[in-house]
Amino acid sequence: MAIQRTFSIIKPDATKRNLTGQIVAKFEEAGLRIVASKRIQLTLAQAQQFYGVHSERPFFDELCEFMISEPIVVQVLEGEDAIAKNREVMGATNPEDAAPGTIRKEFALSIGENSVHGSDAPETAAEEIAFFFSGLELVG
Ligand code: DAT
Ligand code: MG
Repeated sequence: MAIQRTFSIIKPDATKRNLTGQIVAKFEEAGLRIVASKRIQLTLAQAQQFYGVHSERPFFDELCEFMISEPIVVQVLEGEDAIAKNREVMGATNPEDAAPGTIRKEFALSIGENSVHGSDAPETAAEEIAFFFSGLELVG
């Protein structure tokens, strides 16, 4: 597997509880390198666009309101097989199903307030990185 880049969000439940550093440490321990990082607060329109794929789901409004409720940290992670590796470090969407040691097992509050987002495929990783970062901001 080649070196890949993936997109990550440290979500409002985690920034609010001052867990940014502990979550970044999990990425770094897994061999993922932070090649871009910024703290921002999304507008509702941005959250709705970012999560557009879920617009028909019953939890869409709740998800978007949650994502704008506090600042978030958006990052690009780089490493061997980074997309799958990040999903592994994150753990299952529902923290009750997440494996021990994963970010969601250790920090998530619920299926909605689950501390992190991570891209699920190379195409979505490329789209999500481009949504938040310009090429100049990616420092490998
Ligand atoms: P993931 O974030 O693991 O990729 P997803 O893409 O299926 O999960 O869903 C995106 C986010 O939407 C997820 O992180 C939290 C929220 N979500 C998913 N299923 C939910 C549900 N049943 N109830 C409330 N929020 C949910
Ligand atoms: Mg997803």
